[in-house]
Order: sequence, then structure tokens, then C-alpha cells
Amino acid sequence: TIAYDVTDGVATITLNRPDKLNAITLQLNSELRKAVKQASSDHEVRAVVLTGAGRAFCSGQDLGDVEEGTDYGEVLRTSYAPVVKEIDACEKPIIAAVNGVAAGAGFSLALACDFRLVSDKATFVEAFVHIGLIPDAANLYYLPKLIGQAKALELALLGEKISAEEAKELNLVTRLFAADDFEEEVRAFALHVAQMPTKAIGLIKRYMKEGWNTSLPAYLEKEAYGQRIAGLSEDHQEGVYAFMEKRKPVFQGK
Ligand code: LHQ
Repeated sequence: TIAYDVTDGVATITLNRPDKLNAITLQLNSELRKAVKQASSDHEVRAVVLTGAGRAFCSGQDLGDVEEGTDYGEVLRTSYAPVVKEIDACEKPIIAAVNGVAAGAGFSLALACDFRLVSDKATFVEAFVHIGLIPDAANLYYLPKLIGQAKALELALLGEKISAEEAKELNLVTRLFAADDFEEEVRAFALHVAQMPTKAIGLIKRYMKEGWNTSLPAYLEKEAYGQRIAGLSEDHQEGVYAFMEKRKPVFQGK
């Protein structure tokens, strides 16, 4: 239910149930978690792209895959939370390439990523409320952090579909691309990120989130630990040499 490919240091994970707009099943969640884990630990991989096959990014939970009476809390604990944690812990930059509609937990997946590259044909919808549910898969955790509480609450409560352009105005969008050039632009962006100092990027991700739940003194101690690691990386050395030699650095991701 997903496709996984690594080319030129970029791992592309494609949600691959186009007939159902890439709706999420237990199997898809399990495969997605494994793919993100693999990309995170594979030394060849220096950037990850998460996208959808066909016209959608992801329509959220497959509503045909849950039986009546199912304990959704258990579904979240055992199937969704592991994916969100895996994306959060991914040591590589992870890019949501939102090629089409991102609804429900599909919206949540896009929020969990580090970048959102968005096609002008994409839309976002907090579909949950329309079926009497709360936004899950960390949706309510990430959304207000990204766009502010007032707008996040409005989207979550009203569940109105927003366009790519509106999403851009809300700061949900890293780059907005025309649908015709989308794949090419995503490729170029991912290749660019894949040539950056991968270790530093992994640490920047981690330490920015550390700040969310940490006092300043504790944060400063953690930051010192992180910078120690970055400072010992080959890419740091290369960055300094390149600066002194007035040339472009060539980072190896080490
Ligand atoms: C689908 C789906 C779908 C199955 C389109 N499932 N078939 C929930 C419960 C339990 C535990 C954990 O957490 C969750 C989290 C959630 O994600 S809840 C939210 C679930 N998602 C939704 O409620 C969204 C439902 N889908 C839609 O509102 C629309 O399909 C969107 C806005 C995504 C796209 O609309 P259109 O572009 O008009 O496409 P469509 O509605 O015609 O869909 C195309 C086909 O895909 C269609 O099948 P068909 O056989 O008629 O061609 C849909 O039934 C199917 N599909 N989403 N989530």
C-alpha cells in the first residue's frame, strides 16, 4: 500500500491507494512506519519525501476499514501514534509533498513533516468534525503551533476545506508550486535539502522541538549537548574550510 524508492540520497515514500485517495488502513500505517524508520536509519538517505499516488495526498483513515464498535483509542495507540512518533524522530529532513487533497489524518501526516511543499491543486480539510470525531494523529498538537490557536481552532471546529493559496496565507506552506511542475519542483527541493549538512538538520529538528516542553536552563544544557555533536561532524569542518577558502561547501551528511 506504499511505494518506497531511494534515488540520489532522497527516499520517496508514496502512499499508494489512489482509488481510495490513499486512505489509511492498518496495513498502510504499518508499512509507512517501517518506511520512515528505514529512511531514518539508512546512511544513503539524506532527505525523505512523503507524497500520494494519483490525485490525492491522503484522505485520512479508510472509513471502510473500521468496524462499528471499534475502540478508536486503541487504533490511535497502536497504529497512528507509532507513525507520528516515527516521523517526529526521523533523523532526516522529511518533506510532505502535498500533491492533492489532505483530509483528516492525511492532514495530520502533512503537519508532522518538517516541510510542506504544496501543489496549487491541493486542498486541506479537517474532515474529522464532519463525522463526529476530534482531529487526531497529533493534528491538534501541531496545528496551533504552526498557524496559531485562533485559526487552528476555526479549521478544526468548522472543518471547512481550504485551498492551497489559503493554506499559504496561514503559513502552512513551505513552497507553493503549480501542479504541472510539481514533481520536478519537489525533486529539486529534496535534492537541495539532501545536499545540506544532514546531521545538523537532524539536530536542529530535534532541538527546536525540545524547546516546547523545557525550561530555559534545561534547554540551554540540551543545546550545548547538541552543538557538541554538530561541532564534531565532518560537515561542520567542511563548512568552516569552505568559508575560509571562499568556495562552496560539499557536505557528505557525516
Ligand atoms: C475514501 C476516503 C476515506 C475510504 C475518499 N475512506 N474511502 C478515524 C477513525 C478511527 C481511528 C483513527 O483516526 C481516524 C482519523 C481520520 O482520518 S477521520 C477522517 C477520515 N477521513 C474523512 O472523513 C475524509 C473522507 N473523504 C472526503 O471527505 C472526500 O473524499 C475528500 C474531501 C477527501 C475528497 O473528495 P473528492 O475529491 O470529492 O473525492 P470523493 O469523495 O469522490 O472520493 C473518491 C473515492 O475515494 C470515493 O470512492 P468511490 O468508490 O466512490 O470512487 C471515496 O469513497 C473514496 N474515499 N476518502 N477516508
